[in-house]
Amino acid sequence: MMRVIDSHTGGEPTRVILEGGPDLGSGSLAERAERLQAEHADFCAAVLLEPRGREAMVGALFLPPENPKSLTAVVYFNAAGNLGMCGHATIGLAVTLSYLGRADPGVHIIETPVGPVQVEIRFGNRVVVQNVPSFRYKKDLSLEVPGLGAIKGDIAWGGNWFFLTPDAPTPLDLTHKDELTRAALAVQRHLSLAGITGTDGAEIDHIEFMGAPKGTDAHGRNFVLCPDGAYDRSPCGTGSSAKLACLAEDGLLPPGQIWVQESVIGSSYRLHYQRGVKGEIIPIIEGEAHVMAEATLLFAENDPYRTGIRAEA
Ligand code: PYC
Repeated sequence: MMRVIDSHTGGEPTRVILEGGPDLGSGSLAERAERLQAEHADFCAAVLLEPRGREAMVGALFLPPENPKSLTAVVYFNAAGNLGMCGHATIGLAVTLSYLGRADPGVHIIETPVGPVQVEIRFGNRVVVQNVPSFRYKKDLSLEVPGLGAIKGDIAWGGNWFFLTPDAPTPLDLTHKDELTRAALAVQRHLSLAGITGTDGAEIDHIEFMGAPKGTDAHGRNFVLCPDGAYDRSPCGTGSSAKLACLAEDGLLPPGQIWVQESVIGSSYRLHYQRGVKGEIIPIIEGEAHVMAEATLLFAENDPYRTGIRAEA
């Protein structure tokens, strides 16, 4: 039995596990996140895949914080494994904790495997996240992607690794989501086969197509493909952070200036960044989440799909 609360942030779902998650043992948060991926793949799939979950869902597993002053520690995961940070799930988690009466409006620290982030819980479901420092690693990388042709883009870190490119094969709208997904998968596969990585050989597992906004108050629109092969319904907090790092390093956005980022479904985040003490780019993401359901998941022994519907080997 597992107690969960579901929310969505700009359309992107988060499932917070309240009770019944696996014991990840001891060690750093990053080590425990790796253990979740290596030893508890059935748990991740059972919680997030159909029939209990749905495409694009991200799970949030609470752990006791290393610093007792933090609100909580958390490991985010999707059906493909764990995520370093997750912007939309951090907003969803903060709104869920507020809904449960476990977090007051105000400023809190949440520990993630890639570093602590700050959340400010405001009234009316709004949350402001101060993300981990973000940076661009490579600029104007030219790729020859089979089936897609020449595309150029940047590699950047925003709490996860991203390849960001303006060379989308179609307009960034929902009518083209299947073509965009196929194209992003082709880029993901090409990066992996070509051995193109982030720092320390890290896999670049998120692909971000960037384009012009549709809304009059927005500055950009994106389509982000996540490692589980699903597209992000929200503007992707870590992807938006990677985008801010590129804008900042190109001198196109000064600290403090607002950038409104639209997602492929039209939901939006208000973004800006600050410079840290060593000049690092610290993205600030403002968005809102809504709690949708409280549920107890059951996993009967005789249920053939208790660990989710998965592609057969
Ligand atoms: O909001 O950072 C994000 C995110 C990553 C994967 C899905 N959402």
